[in-house]
Amino acid sequence: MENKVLELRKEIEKRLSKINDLSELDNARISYLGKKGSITALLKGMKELTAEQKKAFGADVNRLKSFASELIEKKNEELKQRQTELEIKSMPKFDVTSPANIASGSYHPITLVQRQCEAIFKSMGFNVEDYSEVVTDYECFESLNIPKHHPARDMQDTYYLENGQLLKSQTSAAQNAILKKYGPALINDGVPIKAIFPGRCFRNEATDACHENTFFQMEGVMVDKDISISNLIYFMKTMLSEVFQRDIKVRLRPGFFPFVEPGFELDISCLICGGAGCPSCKHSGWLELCPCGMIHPNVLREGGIDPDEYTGFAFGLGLTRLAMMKYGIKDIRDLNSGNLKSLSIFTDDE
Ligand code: FA5
Repeated sequence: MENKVLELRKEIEKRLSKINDLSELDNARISYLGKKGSITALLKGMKELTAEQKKAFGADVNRLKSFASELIEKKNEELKQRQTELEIKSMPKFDVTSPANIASGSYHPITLVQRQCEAIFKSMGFNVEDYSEVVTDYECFESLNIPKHHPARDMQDTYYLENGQLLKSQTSAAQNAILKKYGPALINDGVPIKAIFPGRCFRNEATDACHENTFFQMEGVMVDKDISISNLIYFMKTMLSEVFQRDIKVRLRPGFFPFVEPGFELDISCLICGGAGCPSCKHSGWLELCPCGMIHPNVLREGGIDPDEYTGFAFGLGLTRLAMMKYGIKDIRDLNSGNLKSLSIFTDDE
């Protein structure tokens, strides 16, 4: 019996030394240590032995069992380690210390134009204000001389929240708050109100090459004693010549907005087609860019300013359209497409 233990020990050593994969090792484990395995079978043959022999043989078999278990465990670790090394070797090589090859980003064309306009107006003494995108009906319409059921609301259908608030359809929605904020300094200290407020606007409308449902405007207001249309035209001209750095053909025509009187549409000759007509300008050769006018007395009054003493102008520059003209972007929808590759074409050098 003793010989059988020794033979089996040698067999186990020999077989395990040749094993090269984990499934083979598992088969070997079952064949030695499993319920029907050879080590278990040795114990079954002990019936014929004396009590003394059984004790000694039992101890030998238990030692063999521990030996086989340890050897199998060692082999298991060895094979797993080898497998991990092979996996690491087959992975693509990279140097963790080398600098990342990531293309640097570029500013969105609208951001660039917005910053440029802010810089221009700041240099002329205007404050830059921010305003929320969710506003009340009062801010967006009623304070602007557009009462409920006024037909002017049809032009600016927007998105309403369940609580009655809305996504602002025009940056003019901040006018009332701006007049109230800067009004006291004007009235008490004679400091003119000069502010611009860029912002995102929303309208529920069909999109085309020059209309988006989400776009940017930049509103501007100036209020003081004796402000006239000449002041308005001066600031508009300065802004356009600074943005484009060349002469741009513009036209001023009457326009109706309930919050200005008189009101104008300021169009620029389409820079995509040079005025010949194309989808970007709805084939008219002109692009509506910056409606403006003299602030209506009702709006001044609603903002706490006496219209008999003060006058002012307001304008609502279409920033998104300005970016189209400046960078030669034919379709406004490209600007919201999120396509970094095509957007960076316009602004890579900035
Ligand atoms: C207004 O929104 C007025 N609040 C502007 C204003 C301010 C007038 C102060 C007088 C005084 P209008 O709806 O025309 O006006 O829009 C102004 C500009 O925003 C347009 O000339 C155009 O450049 C831009 N715009 C309007 N709708 C869209 C649109 N769907 N997609 C892209 N740009 C638009």
